[in-house]
Amino acid sequence: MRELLERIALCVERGKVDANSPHPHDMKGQDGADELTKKALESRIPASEVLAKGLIAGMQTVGERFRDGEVYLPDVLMSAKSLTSAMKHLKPYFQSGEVKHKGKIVMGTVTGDLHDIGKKIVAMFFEGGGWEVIDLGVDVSTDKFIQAVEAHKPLAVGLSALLTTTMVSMESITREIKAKTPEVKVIIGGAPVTQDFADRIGADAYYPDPQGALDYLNAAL
Ligand code: B1M
Repeated sequence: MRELLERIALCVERGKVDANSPHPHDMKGQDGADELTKKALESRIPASEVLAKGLIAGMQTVGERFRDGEVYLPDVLMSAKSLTSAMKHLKPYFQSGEVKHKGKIVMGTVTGDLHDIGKKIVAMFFEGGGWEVIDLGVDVSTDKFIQAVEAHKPLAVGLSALLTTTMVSMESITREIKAKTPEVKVIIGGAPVTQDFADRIGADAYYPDPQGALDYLNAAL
C-alpha cells in the first residue's frame, strides 16, 4: 500500500498524467497518476489515504521544489494536470449520492486568484458530506459572490485563496456578504490564511483542512 501511494505522489511531483503521456521522458510508458489512483482504489486503499498520502503529498513536494527554484511553472502545471486526472476516480468516493442534500454552499477562489485544486478538494468533501455545492470557479469577484448568494440562498459561502496578494480581497467579499445577508456563514481557507486573519476580517470560520470545514457546516445546520 505504501509503495503504491509513494508512486502516486511521485507521478504528481513529476507531472506524469497517464501511461500515454510522453512527459516526463524517463517515465515514458509507465502508469501515471490516473491509472495508479484507480489501482489504489480498486485495492481498497481508503480514498482519504490516496488523497492525503498520494496526491496532496506529491503536490506538496512540487510546491516546495517550486519555492526553492528547483522546478519551474510548466512543471507545476504538469503536476496540477496529473493531480486533476486522478481526482475523477476519487470523486465518487466523496459523493455517495445516497445522501439527501443538507443545504447549499456557494464556493469560489477569490478575485485575482487562479488556484483551484484545494478548492475542488474542499468542494468534493462538502458534496460527499451531503451538501449541494455551487462552485463559481476561480477569480470570483465580490459581485459574483453576492449574485450567487441572492440566487441560491445558501447556508454558507466558502472562500479560498492561495496567494498573500489575493487573500486580502477576502475582506471586502466577507464584509459585503455579511452586510447584505448576515445570516449567511462565511468560511475561509487556503494556505496563506490564518485564524487571526479570519477574526480580523469578520469571517465566521477558518479551517486549514476540508474535514474541519465540513464539520463546521454540519454543526451549523
Ligand atoms: Co501557484 N503559488 N502561483 N500555481 N502554486 C503557490 C500558492 C506558492 C506558495 C508557490 C511558491 O512560491 N512556493 C506561491 C504563492 C506565494 C504567496 O503568495 N505567498 C504561488 C505563486 C507565486 C504563483 C504565481 C504568482 C506564479 C507566477 O506566475 N509567477 C501564479 C499566480 C496565478 C494566479 O493565481 N493569479 C501561480 C500559478 C500557479 C499554477 C497555475 C501554475 C498552479 C495552479 C493550478 C491550479 O490550481 N489549477 C499553481 C500551483 C499548483 C501552486 C502550488 C505548487 C500548489 C497549490 C496547490 O494546489 N496545493 C503552490 C505551492 C504550495 O502550496 N505548496 C503554489 C495543493 C492543494 C490541495 O492545497 O490549495 O492549500 P491548497 O488547499 C488545501 C488547504 O489550503 C485547504 O484545503 C485544501 C485541501 O487540503 N483549503 C481550504 C483550501 N481552500 C479552502 C477553503 C476552505 C477550507 C479549507 O473553506 C472554504
